[in-house]
Amino acid sequence: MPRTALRVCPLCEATCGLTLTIEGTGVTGARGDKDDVFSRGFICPKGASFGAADSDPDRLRRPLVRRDGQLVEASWEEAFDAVAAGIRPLVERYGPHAVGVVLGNPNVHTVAGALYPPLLLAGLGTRSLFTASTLDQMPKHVSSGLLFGDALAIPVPDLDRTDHLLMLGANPLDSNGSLCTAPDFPGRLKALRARGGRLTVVDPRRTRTAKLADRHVAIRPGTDALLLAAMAQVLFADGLVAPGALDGQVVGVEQVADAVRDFTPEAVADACDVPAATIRDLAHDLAGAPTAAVYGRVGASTVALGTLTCWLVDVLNVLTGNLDRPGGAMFPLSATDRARRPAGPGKGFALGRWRSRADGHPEAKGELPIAALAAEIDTPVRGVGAGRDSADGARDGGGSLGGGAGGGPVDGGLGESPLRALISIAANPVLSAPDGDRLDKALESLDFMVSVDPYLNETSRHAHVVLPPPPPSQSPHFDFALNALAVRNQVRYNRAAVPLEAGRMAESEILARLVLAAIGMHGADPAAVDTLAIDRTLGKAVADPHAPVHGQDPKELAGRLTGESGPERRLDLMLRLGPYGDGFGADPEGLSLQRLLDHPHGIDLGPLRPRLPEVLKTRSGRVELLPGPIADDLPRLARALDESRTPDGSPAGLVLVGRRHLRSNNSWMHNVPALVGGTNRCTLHVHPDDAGRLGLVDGGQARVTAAGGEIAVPVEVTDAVRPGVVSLPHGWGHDRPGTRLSVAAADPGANVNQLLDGTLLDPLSGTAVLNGFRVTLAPLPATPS
Ligand SMILES: Nc1nc2c(c(=O)[nH]1)N[C@H]1C(S)=C(S)[C@@H](COP(=O)(O)OP(=O)(O)OC[C@H]3O[C@@H](n4cnc5c(=O)[nH]c(N)nc54)[C@H](O)[C@@H]3O)O[C@H]1N2
Ligand SMILES: Nc1nc2c(c(=O)[nH]1)N[C@H]1C(S)=C(S)[C@@H](COP(=O)(O)OP(=O)(O)OC[C@H]3O[C@@H](n4cnc5c(=O)[nH]c(N)nc54)[C@H](O)[C@@H]3O)O[C@H]1N2
Ligand code: SF4
Ligand SMILES: [Mo]
Repeated sequence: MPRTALRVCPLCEATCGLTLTIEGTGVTGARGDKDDVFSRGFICPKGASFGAADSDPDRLRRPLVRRDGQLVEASWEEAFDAVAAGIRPLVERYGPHAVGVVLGNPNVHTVAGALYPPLLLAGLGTRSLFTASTLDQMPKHVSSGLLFGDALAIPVPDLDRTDHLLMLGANPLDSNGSLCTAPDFPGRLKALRARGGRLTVVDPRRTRTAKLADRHVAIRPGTDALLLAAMAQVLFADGLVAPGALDGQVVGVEQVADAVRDFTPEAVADACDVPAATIRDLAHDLAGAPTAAVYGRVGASTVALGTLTCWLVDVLNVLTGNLDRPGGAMFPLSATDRARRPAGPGKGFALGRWRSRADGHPEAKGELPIAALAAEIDTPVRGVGAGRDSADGARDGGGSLGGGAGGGPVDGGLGESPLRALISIAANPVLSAPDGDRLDKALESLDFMVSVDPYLNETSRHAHVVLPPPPPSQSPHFDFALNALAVRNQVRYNRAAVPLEAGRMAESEILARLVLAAIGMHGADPAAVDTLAIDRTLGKAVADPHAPVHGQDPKELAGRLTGESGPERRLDLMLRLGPYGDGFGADPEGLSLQRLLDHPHGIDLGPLRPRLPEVLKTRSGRVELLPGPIADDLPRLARALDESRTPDGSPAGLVLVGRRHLRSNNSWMHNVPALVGGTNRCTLHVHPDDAGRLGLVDGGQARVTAAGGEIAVPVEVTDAVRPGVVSLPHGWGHDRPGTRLSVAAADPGANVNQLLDGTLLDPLSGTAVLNGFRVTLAPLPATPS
């Protein structure tokens, strides 16, 4: 008899509630859960393929251990023995920074990925942390860190109430939204228009989202910061600055006025290829709307001016009084948010507290640029750039980091040794990050590498030990990260829909054992890791005069935690101490694990509410509108304007931007037959004008060349991209040997990131420039396939 189970979908940030059909131990169907408090039945083609993705026969079932150069199946015990034997001697010989940790995107979609990596990093004491954030949203973290004093305080558009949405570099009709968790994003945008609201999309491509909008501005890639600066200039010049309730909570408004004075619409129009009149309209419409939100995503983030763009997005939200008000850009409050503190000055946000060993890149939010990972491995002893000013700043013509970046220059801080070992959790940087060929070689040279990954793919094939987590149906689900970015406060928890298959290990246990092996406690009970985390949290809580459990006995409180497992007890603790929690009895109506289990479709916690000044942790206790590191980076904005001028009128050359497909997800979902094929292919979109000029034909092949290398790709001629811009999706290039991705390998596509050499970065955040970089094209003779 088939049965059903509820499960929030982990395949993108929309977090839709699914109703799974289960026959035996397999998922045979998935539909939207119409009773889900947040998603109300919405589902996309990926969610509908949950069962196929879950039961992919290429998913690894047993750990793999390298013996005589070959990865062979082994027991869990053998695998963790190998991990402990591989890592500890390297830590002892070369120090903790010689062990790198790489964290990929799916960590935001798993319970284990939220709960254990912080313990791993703290336990190891390594500063060599690289994550997908520096291929994605790090500019937003840096901007929020500087503006609000908290890198995690990210305002989201109040999608369901706003009257006006200005969206830059986002395509939620295909991505289903990002840094803005909103199941049925398409429906919410349609509702915005249906209630008389206005949607403007700024994107060099005419995306499905752009087609839905009232207005589409096909900007030249990489120039959004100039457009937004000009909009701010108009607000000041035309007397439209009205921070409203924010008055008195913001410092630096006049300084921003000075900073943007020269960026008039006329001055930036050519660079952006957007008429000055349109820019004025955008500013006036934003200021004139009853409520409005400016929202920028990947195309506004992974660009050379990424941090400046992210900063200007919120500058406009502040100047128009839309930050922190209903209908504007608001701070969600998740059920596991760290306990509330009284408002007041905080510690602020520092950048550059240490630097990468080889190239001297400053850290941001405790991370080094993942684009610099290969160099940290393959640069022999102290690199040429170490201890100097950031090399990327110099290459970008920036040079703004020579002491301006927060914490100021420090002497490296990572020791002399290259990275000798790597712990990779849910990451595939060989395809996701710049120059996979170089990274491939670097990973191959490591003394030891462990991958926690369900697939033997382009990255994990280099590991000495591969630890495969169970598929999502056998894992619990809670959105620790994404609830803090959701357009409505709500909370849901699912236990595993089917029991762990024999021979499988829960990902929480895998990571707990990995922590123990890495810190020299191999063989200890993995529950000790959770107990340690619980004791630490309770110890802090009972000492905190603002916590509901102040002065109580931590042992007694620990004894009252419920849950079937360590991670469940930790979730119970976080919920009960959280902003909606029962406070261990202080509010009997409050949240606990048991309350969530009693509400399988979730609990709605209401619309977003204003949270200033409580969220602020800046030193001033205010929103700091023109922080020092941003001011120091502004010369690059002016230079971007100068560089865009082509005195002889020659075409500025082609630039490449990315593209996501609704049925895809970064690098790891090309192995599900139902999701690939049709329009989901690795093709180069070229505008007809450019195609004609370059002799490219639809269905033909092109060679794309850039600083990092060249690739050959099929051409699709389409006016969905603007002239001067070509577009290629990422996550392809599944033609490397030694992988086990039988479906993906049959139609491998090409790796767009091979075009990058890893030197193009947004200097403040260390984020790779993945959009708007220069390429050249040439036709290739058709290859028979
Ligand atoms: N050119 C270009 N490059 C890009 C982008 C772009 O727009 N253009 N986008 C960038 C962005 S936004 C991101 S976030 C990065 C992503 O970069 P990565 O995180 O490195 O890439 P993913 O493809 O998401 O790889 C995730 C890995 O996790 C594994 N995995 C899947 N499910 C689980 C699980 O439950 N547990 C564990 N342990 N592992 C799991 C997969 O097999 C895969 O190996 O890519 C970036 N790269
Ligand atoms: N189907 C699907 N869904 C996904 C993913 C996936 O791979 N596939 N990945 C997930 C991940 S990890 C993330 S981070 C999110 C990303 O979510 P989004 O940010 O919505 O992702 P994209 O679809 O890449 O949208 C970026 C848009 O920016 C445009 N663009 C490029 N350069 C510029 C520029 O300089 N200026 C402006 N204004 N626009 C520019 C591109 O043309 C593109 O349409 O999606 C998530 N959801
Ligand atoms: S929109 Fe995202 S969360 Fe919702 S079903 Fe599709 S992949 Fe899953
Ligand atoms: Mo991402």
